[in-house]
Amino acid sequence: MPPESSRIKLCMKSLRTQVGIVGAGPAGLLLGHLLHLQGIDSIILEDRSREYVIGRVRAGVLEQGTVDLLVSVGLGERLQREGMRHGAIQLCFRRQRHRINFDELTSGRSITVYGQNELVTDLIAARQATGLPLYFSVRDLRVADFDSAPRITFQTEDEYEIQCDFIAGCDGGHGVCRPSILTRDAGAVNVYERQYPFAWLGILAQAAPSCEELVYALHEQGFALFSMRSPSITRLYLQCAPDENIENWSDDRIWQELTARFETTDGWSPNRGPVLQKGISAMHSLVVEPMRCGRLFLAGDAAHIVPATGAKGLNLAVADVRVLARALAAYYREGRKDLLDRYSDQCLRRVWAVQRFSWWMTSMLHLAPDGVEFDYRRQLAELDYVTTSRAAMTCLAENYTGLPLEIESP
Ligand code: FAS
Ligand code: PHB
Repeated sequence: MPPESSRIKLCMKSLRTQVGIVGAGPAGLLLGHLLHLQGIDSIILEDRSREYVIGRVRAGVLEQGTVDLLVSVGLGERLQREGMRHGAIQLCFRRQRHRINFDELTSGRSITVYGQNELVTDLIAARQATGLPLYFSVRDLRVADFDSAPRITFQTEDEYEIQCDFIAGCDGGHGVCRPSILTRDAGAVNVYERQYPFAWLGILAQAAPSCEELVYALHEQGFALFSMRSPSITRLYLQCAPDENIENWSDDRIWQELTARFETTDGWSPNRGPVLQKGISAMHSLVVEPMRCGRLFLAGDAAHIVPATGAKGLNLAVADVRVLARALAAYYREGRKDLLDRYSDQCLRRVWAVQRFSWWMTSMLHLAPDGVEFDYRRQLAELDYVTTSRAAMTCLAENYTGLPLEIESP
């Protein structure tokens, strides 16, 4: 049997591009688009089918900066038509809701509620309109030689090898790019992690949202979040045990628990309706430093994970690829390497600022499983402060609508 390398070469199809992008989530697809606008070639590889990627229910909140970027690169048409602009969120505790008015506190900054799967649908359509390569359902994808002459091998009906100048690891929290760096040189990166002792049970319900703003609730039975996807679809989450089994949660039990946790003195509660989708997602913080190894650049969930309480995961992925696209454009246009060399430090400043905010929101709004009464009363006092102090409200509003994009370049 001929040695491994020569046998593969025999039947492998060779492709060449400037940037090989692993993962067709928001990070990979948006990076492909930004590079295309700069005349830079890329190939995007995704191991799931197109239907799976588009059907995946994840984030739903876009920061001001994310919306501004998407609009500025020609991806805002449907977002501006169907997205729901929110100028505030509400915090609910002791059975009362309190508004955090972004419009007033941040002179007009806001968030837009627009399902991640809708954004991914727009990004895939934009990619296909360019005619640039986007492979779905690839198998056995591997990255190699990313410190000198990056290569990506993968299989579809055929076997392929891509030679490229750079690899963008946009393959999320369970991809191959981060582990490939750790395998090649565990000392090359540091991984900082925190697990939270709870998870989120999330549902999509065919029910008109009964409130025009998101409601974050702390209740003696745990956290709950009221969100939405459209004028007819409500998105709801409740705190559950990290090892919870979704089979234990009938739709009735979920509605009972949600109604209890959202009980308010003004009688508001979420509308009920058929549950279209339900699932449990872990609460986890993770940061990889540096976000680069040679010519392999990590972006999005491949480099960092935040608990969803701050609604930051998707927005952080967008912020990363904005910095990476600019650095790659400077490299190809002017031969500059300085922005590539600063990529990791630039992004990590935002990553840690967002980690801090997401940890703070998570700690303030979730019941600690050990149920120490002192902590619950301290959380109520914190919520009381955050909803009465203008300084505290402004701090929350500034972080929630999105820290200024300039934070990356001190
Ligand atoms: P993604 O995970 O979106 O995309 C990575 C892509 O790479 C995927 O399509 C994956 O299939 C592909 N891939 C993986 N391995 C591969 C391989 N070997 N070869 C090729 N392709 C590969 N954020 C919020 O703000 N609010 C939320 O409510 C929220 N809910 C979430 C629920 C869940 C279950 C998860 C996992 C995340 C959630 N997030 C939420 C965070 C989420 O929005 C992420 O931050 C966002 O998807 C990050 O985008 P990407 O970095 O592009 O990663
Ligand atoms: C959502 O709408 O899915 C959502 C909103 C706010 C969060 C997390 C998720 O903090």
